[in-house]
Amino acid sequence: MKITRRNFLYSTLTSLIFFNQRQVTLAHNTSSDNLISGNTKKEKDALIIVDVQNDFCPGGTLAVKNGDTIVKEVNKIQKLFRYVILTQDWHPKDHTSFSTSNPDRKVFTTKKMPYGEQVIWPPHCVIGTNGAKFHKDLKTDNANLIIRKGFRKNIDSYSGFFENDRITSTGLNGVLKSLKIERVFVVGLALDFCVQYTALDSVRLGYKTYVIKNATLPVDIGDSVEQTINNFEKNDVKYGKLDEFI
Ligand code: VGL
Ligand code: ZN
Repeated sequence: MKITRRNFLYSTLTSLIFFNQRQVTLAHNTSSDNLISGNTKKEKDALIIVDVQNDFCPGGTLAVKNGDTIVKEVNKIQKLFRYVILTQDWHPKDHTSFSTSNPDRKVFTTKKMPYGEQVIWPPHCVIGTNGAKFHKDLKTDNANLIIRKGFRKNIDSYSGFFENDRITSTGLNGVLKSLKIERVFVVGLALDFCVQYTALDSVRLGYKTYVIKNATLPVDIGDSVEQTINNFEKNDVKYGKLDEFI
């Protein structure tokens, strides 16, 4: 394009207009909700709230001790994030991991599956039941996305990213990639299973990954908690309070 006086004026004017719009947007964001590490970082952060469901809370079939006590903290933390993703354990009633599908085995023992060792669980989070619903006090209105997992009868799914064969995707990575997320924060139930697997997959997929200590609790079977903490250390998953990270 030949640079004429008119072209020059036109392009200067349009860029000024865009510049001003950008200014306005930035000013608006920084004043209203610059709550975590400055505005640009917040746009690259996602919070994953793992399995805060009735069956993992007191009174549920696979209750985490005091599991319901994290809900208040989880709700508080949610307010700091633009991108909030809930995961929901979601099993058919004849799921292969259930003790009812393995009458000759005891709960919390393991069996070999083509994809590896599988813990035998009491039936929990059965599709359509009250146990599968989110805890009544969990705020769900601000969630961008709900990922359901474990709905294939013959394969369990702990992680929010992949089922237990580590290959079958839930779709979550695709969403985070297209949102250009760089940091993933994980909270919820249970620390030593679904939270751990979600965090380990997250770090493996290249996200800086943080598990927020006071917003998660474990099922605690054998040395599952110790192993979880070791795995976090070995794989560079940060484990601490939110204010240590932001
Ligand atoms: C979970 C065991 C079986 C969890 C889900 O959410 O941690 N644990 N299914
Ligand atoms: Zn499950």
